[in-house]
Amino acid sequence: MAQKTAIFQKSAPAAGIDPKLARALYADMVLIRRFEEKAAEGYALGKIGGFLHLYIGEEAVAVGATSAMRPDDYAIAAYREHGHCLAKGSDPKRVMAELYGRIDGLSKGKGGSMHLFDKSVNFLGGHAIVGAHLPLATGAGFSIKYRGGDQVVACYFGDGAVPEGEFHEAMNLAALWKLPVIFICENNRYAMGTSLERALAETEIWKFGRAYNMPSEAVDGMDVLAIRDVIGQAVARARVDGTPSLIEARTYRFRGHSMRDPAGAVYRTKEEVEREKLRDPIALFRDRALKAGWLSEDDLRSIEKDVADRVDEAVAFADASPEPPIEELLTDIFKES
Ligand SMILES: Cc1ncc(C[n+]2csc(CCOP(=O)(O)OP(=O)(O)O)c2C)c(N)n1
Ligand SMILES: [Mg+2]
Repeated sequence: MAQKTAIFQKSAPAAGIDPKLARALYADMVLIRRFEEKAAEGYALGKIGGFLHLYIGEEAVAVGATSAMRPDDYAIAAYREHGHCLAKGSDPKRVMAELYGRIDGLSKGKGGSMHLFDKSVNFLGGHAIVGAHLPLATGAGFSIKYRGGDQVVACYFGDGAVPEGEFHEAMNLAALWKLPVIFICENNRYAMGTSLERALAETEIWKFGRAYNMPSEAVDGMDVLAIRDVIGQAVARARVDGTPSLIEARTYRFRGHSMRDPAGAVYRTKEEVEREKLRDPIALFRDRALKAGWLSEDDLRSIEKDVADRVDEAVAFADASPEPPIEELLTDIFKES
């Protein structure tokens, strides 16, 4: 079984990248970045309440992985999930309306930032309890196998889930029963303010795949093409015979853990943050696409303008959407019929 690490590869293979794909990858990453910046503004203005965890800096992971999958494949994520939901193809207007707690939101405004769900794009949520969605991903994999389908499940989670029992239980069963789940650990080196070294006896997270006899590797989480490549191989394995994989995407969040910790300055140095920002995944791909001739400066400008318009439209839509009426309190809850 493949047990290797791809983290040291210089840059991802460019085979099969054409202007159309480059445009989509760039547009999706910029959409997530602008969306998140507007969400931060909405939070500061008091339009968004509760928790808000931004994905800024980590965009390449969701975008690269989603680009290697089919629209009917599933994705499931933790609470930092706006990016995964948007990458999957959810309407930014409805995602923003959910953050605003409005009736036109994906969860009718009753879930908020951490509870986005969208059946229309096979996005299985936003889950606030660390590690709790990993067994759900395994269950979704079981359901695919039981129904005889060839879809796969992308399960995104943070390094903070790795020391938890659910990570190990979910990986063990997925390997034992050959369930088509791709466990994608977004290793941003911190779980809130706790660094990896303070939480894990083994900090090379990809190595945990060995214990469960599944292919596993680490990948540069700032390189959208490297992620696309590694996830593409995992998807191919999963489609053939249900082989699951563990992929450790090494990334970094440029903002704090949540809007209550805006800069994350207490537990990491300014120098560290500035150094990591030099590897901004959007800037890296922008340079690569220009050099390779996949996109021109004009293309980039027009994509950015387009995205900015879509995000403005999403904010206006969210602002205009009403709050859920009081009767909604009693809908979408489990009850005996
Ligand atoms: C079971 C559980 N324990 C504790 C918490 C509190 N908590 C919320 S986020 C978080 C850190 C998780 O970090 P990580 O998984 O690395 O994800 P990241 O925020 O870095 O994306 C913790 C401990 C929780 N939500 N659930
Ligand atoms: Mg983390």
